[in-house]
Amino acid sequence: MNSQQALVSRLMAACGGSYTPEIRRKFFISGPQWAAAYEGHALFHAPTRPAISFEEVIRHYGDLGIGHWCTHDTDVIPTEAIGKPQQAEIVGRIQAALKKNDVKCSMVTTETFHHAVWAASPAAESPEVRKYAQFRVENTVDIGHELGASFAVYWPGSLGYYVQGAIEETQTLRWYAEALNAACERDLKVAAQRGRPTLKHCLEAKPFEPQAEILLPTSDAMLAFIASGLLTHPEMVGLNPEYLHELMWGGAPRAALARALVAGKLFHFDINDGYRLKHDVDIGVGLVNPLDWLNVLVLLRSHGYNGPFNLDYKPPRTTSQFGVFEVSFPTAIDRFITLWEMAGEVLTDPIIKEATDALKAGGGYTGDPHDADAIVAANRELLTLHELIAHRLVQILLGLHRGRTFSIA
Ligand code: 3MF
Ligand code: MG
Ligand code: MG
Repeated sequence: MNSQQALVSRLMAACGGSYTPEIRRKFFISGPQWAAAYEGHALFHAPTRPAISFEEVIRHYGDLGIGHWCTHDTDVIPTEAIGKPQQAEIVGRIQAALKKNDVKCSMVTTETFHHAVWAASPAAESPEVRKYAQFRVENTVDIGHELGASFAVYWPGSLGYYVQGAIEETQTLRWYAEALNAACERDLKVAAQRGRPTLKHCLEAKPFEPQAEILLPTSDAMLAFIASGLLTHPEMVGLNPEYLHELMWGGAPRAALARALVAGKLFHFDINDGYRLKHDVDIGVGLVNPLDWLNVLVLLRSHGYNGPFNLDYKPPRTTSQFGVFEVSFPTAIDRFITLWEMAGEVLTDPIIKEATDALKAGGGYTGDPHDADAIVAANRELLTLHELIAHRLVQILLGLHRGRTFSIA
């Protein structure tokens, strides 16, 4: 094992291109407890890695230069201990671990999908389940303030069904809104008591999985829900889009992010990668769609997005526990930073700039403003710049703009 680990470390070093922990800490990158602690299990998969404590995860994040950590309530507190004295003891241990490793808690989230109590969703018919859901989100708000978090995320994974007709969708959505309203109201109270800003409450959509049909399957559905009139504090609620969740329904992540941006609702962003119209494989950022990722980051940089980039991915089952921190996390962060820097290059690239300016200036046509054919003719050569810009983006991605060439035999 030692020689295998030495081989992995030697090849990692040979790869080069890594950033120092100090540079990594300059970015608002967060590492979820559940990503590092993922044991490789799934419906058809037995675990491939052992369990790991939050102390270990936070220590590794600190060493790697991941400056922020986030968690579900039940990643760290057993369900039966939620709201009990054991919770305060665990939260105290988390605070100590964060302090020791100079890591901040950025976000807390309530697990409302795994436990049997959520089988009929957190907005189930049973008033006891809904009351319990309200207790859980309120309790997470408390934990968030205790840990100094700024964001609360809600992935209502089980808000849906397998068989249609048993639930009435409008009623379920109203009940779900009641849980969010309880969280926001609790937040207003606790924030005032503690003299802290309120949390940013972020809805996260996924089009399918774990339910067959989901009531709020996309970020756009969630924007409509926020604006539906069902929320008592819509101004406190925004989105946590996840890159792959948009690809899963066949959407363009960059376009989904743009819709959130124009609504002023892009609060938080889960970063990862994967394949269109497939299940939630949660691959590390940039391993599948680096060009699309470059374009996403160009959009976010140009709009001054300053929220977290949350590494919500799963180290592959083939990666060992050693590999999770030796290879998986550092390479994910460094691909992200590289793509972020490249996005900066795109924004200042003189060719892209001149082409974009020329497109925006238009053809300079001054004739009859209602003559469609004349307008087409006046712009005819300019529109070729779309393809030229796309080519230039690929050049920047591949380093060809800096003179990288390939010899042909
Ligand atoms: C599921 C997810 C979730 C959410 C998390 C945050 C396990 O596909 O992406 O991660 O991000 O529950 O609320
Ligand atoms: Mg996510
Ligand atoms: Mg996912």
